[in-house]
Amino acid sequence: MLSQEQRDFFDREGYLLIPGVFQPDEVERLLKESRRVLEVALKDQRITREEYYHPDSFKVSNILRRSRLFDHLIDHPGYFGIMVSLIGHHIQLMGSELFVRGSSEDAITGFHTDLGESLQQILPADGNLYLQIKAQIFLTDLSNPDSSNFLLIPGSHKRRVSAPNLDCMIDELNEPMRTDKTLPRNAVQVLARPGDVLLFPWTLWHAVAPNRTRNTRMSITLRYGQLCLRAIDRLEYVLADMDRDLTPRQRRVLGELGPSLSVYKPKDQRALIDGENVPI
Ligand SMILES: O=C(O)CCC(=O)C(=O)O
Repeated sequence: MLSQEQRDFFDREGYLLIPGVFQPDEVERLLKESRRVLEVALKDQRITREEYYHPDSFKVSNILRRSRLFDHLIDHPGYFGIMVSLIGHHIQLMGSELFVRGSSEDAITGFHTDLGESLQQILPADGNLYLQIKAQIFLTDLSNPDSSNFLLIPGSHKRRVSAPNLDCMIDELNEPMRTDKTLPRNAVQVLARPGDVLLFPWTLWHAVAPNRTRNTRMSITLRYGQLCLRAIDRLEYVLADMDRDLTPRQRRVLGELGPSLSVYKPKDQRALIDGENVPI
């Protein structure tokens, strides 16, 4: 599922853009449902504005719990096999988010890593499996720079942060960016079209570029990681929803371990993740 060229690029640069995973009609359906989820979350005041976000930008967390129409994203063939190649068969889904990025002259977020202060200090090593990788599904057009593109520093996923901190911020990049109002010279704005999917590991230094268009960016992020890590979403509510038609593999990826109850030795893990119809 993952070519050697893609593997080498991901290991070296710390990201991989998979073009055209979703066709236009599917993007349209996802966008429509995302807008509905957003409307409900705004009404219920369940949106998250991180301290370091621009005011017109926010996120909705736990979106799998808020809609059944995202269930097929759990193990979508356009990226799930690649995730398994990079994380291994002991994979779980840890969280799901909807990002909304409005107009902004300045960068929308500062550079940061994911998963907290400790994990900021545990770097991927050559030949190892990855601890956590996010898949970001772009639903709106980001094919030009300065449209709230995902911003990254290539190769930074293997670089030590000089001052690890609670918010996982990269002070050595954010301070000059705040003062000079310019992006770091080696930063890359990912140019993506609706339906493209971006993969990146937890230690990649990443941010969000300015949005000098009038269009609001919307994207969905799914966070995958090793089964022994703690999930961020409350996925037990998704598993308990009897109206969902989840496959055994989807149930396992959402954290249903079956009788073994062990995150270290889950029964039939390889067969389930490979898509065999094994009962849990
Ligand atoms: O692309 C975005 O809008 C933000 C992504 C991000 O910062 C993250 O997933 O941690």
